[in-house]
Amino acid sequence: MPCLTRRTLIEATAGIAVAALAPRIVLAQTAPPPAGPFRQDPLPYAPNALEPSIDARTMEIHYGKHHAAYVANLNAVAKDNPQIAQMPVEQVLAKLGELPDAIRTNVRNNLGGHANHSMFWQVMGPPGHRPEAEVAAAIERDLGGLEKFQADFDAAGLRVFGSGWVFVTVSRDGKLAIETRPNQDSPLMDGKRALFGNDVWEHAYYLQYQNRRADYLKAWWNVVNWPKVAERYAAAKAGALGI
Ligand code: MN3
Repeated sequence: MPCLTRRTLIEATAGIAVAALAPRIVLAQTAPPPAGPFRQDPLPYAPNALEPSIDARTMEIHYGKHHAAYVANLNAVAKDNPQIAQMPVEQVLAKLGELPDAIRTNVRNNLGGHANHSMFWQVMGPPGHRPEAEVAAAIERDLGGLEKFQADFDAAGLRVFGSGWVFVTVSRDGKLAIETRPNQDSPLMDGKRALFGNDVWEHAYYLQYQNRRADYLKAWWNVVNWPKVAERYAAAKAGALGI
């Protein structure tokens, strides 16, 4: 039988009262030290920085639980399969066929998830940007201009059945294309590069948007970090873009 003295009861009750009264503090999130070679980069802004387009709670769970779980799973696999951490992520994903059967699906899902989310946090940020000149010109040339491109990207994201991603891929000569992938698959698995992309798994939007994926896709454009996209575009053309 639990032994609750009057004093511990008062202390416990006081603790609950203090916790209830404390303001909700939103801090930039830093991942705990990893138990293996894979780690999450810190989220480059506070979880509430993308509001009202993406709410802080979604960001906290998405970064701190979903992405963290992919990384924890990878570190578990890496204990007995250190080779998955001995090449850059994009190279491992481009050579999944060379992995042992026993770990291939696990690495596909979790390393794909790690790569996709690492890209995703980077290409978002507080609102207030427009596509920079070179990227805007490429969108005009390859995707019919910003308005048509955004409509086509959102339509492609809406057509992903179940969980997956919608990406803009970029070739070495700077050509852009809209491509979707199921689950945590990535264009990196086909030796391609993702300029940026949007996560259309329900975990990315369900708390705020419930079933309204179209509304989420539309609102997401407010938080695209176009200066970062421009950096990634330059890196892709220099052959230096990784995940
Ligand atoms: Mn996700």
